[in-house]
Amino acid sequence: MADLALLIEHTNDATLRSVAEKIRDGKRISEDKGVYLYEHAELSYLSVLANYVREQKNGNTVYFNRNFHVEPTNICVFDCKFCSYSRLLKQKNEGWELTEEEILEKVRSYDGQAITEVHIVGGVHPKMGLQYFAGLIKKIKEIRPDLHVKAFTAVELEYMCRKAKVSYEEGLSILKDHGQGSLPGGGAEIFDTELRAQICGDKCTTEQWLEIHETAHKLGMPSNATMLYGHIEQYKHRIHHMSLLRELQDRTGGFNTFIPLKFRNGDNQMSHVPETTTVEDLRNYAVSRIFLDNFGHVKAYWPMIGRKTAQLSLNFGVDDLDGTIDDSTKIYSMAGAEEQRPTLTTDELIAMIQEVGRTPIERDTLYNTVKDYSDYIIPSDDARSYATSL
Ligand code: V47
Ligand code: SF4
Repeated sequence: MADLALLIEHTNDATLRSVAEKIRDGKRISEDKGVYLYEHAELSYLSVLANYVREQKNGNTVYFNRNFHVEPTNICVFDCKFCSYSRLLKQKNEGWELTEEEILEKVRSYDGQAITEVHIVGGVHPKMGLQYFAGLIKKIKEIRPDLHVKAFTAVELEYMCRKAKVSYEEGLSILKDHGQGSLPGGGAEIFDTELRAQICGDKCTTEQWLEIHETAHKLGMPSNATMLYGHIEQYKHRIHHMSLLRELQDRTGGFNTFIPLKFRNGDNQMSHVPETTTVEDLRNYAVSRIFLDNFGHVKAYWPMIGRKTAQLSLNFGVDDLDGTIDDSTKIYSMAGAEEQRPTLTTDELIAMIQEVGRTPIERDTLYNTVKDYSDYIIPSDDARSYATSL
């Protein structure tokens, strides 16, 4: 609070001062002001504002969860230019397709472990349809009734519903009835129509992405939202993207968290596009936190950004680090991210959070507290020294 008051007192730029006053008064900032922040605010200025908003919403807490991913296949009928992970049907020998039994075996391998969420996303495979996935979810829930199933991006859902000739409402209801709890935020990329046509022109449109999430929210299935940034977009496109999310959130309140996804340029059709700097990543977290006033949480997905930047982001509006992951996703390692075998123990996550003076809370998918680690002393020297050696 004192920081914000000082900031307002010492800001000469009238526009920046008016933004800070709006934040202090709990008011929303306009799209123009969002772009202005990206273009004119220094990183330290953004840090104070984003920290203020984060603290108003989440106090001293930083959330994490215990989760693993299932990526049923990387065969994909679509051809997103930024994707390093997918293989077209004609390159099938370079791809993978897990059988149902292999997926269920993976779920069984967590027997006895206090994991709360499985995140299922993958390529869009023409043979893996709505009925197959509904049956798969049912079987997963039979093995682990307590496990929250967060599954399928709007891109996968649009294709599944189209092939099954059902409406989004019917498709999502079937998945919900079989045990799906929520939707991840992927597939949003960038909502600007022209840019979308250039980087992922053959998959679900902006309108379809938004409609699928709105339908899910109406059915009582919450979801996340992402934004792929740092490629060919400009600041105005990021703000437009977040503005559409903010409007939808006003209508439904169904988004749990916003996850900016940094474009990684390893081994894809956009490898010539340079990646953003860490300063730009932090700037983006901060503006997101300031602009999305109706989102409860902003997440730094550490397998994508790397654990060091994820830890830094906690001073730029982020209050959630996602989870333990257990080396179960390949999307970012294949795109050249630092984390080639992404796994963190709970002690390592706690160490990262404690080192910046925050309170680690293990959450479930819906941000209910699973365990409060306020008074926790990490027993293992390894995890403690891990944090300080970051
Ligand atoms: O939609 C693919 C992105 C997304 C690249 O909801 C890339 O909790 C950067 O959405 N560089 C899928 N990004 C992953 C996703 C996600 C991840 C973690 C948590 C949640 C959640 C959702 O990954 C895709 C696309 O935007 N992506 N390739 C790349 N080269
Ligand atoms: Fe397929 Fe998703 Fe990769 Fe696009 S981002 S090619 S939809 S796996």
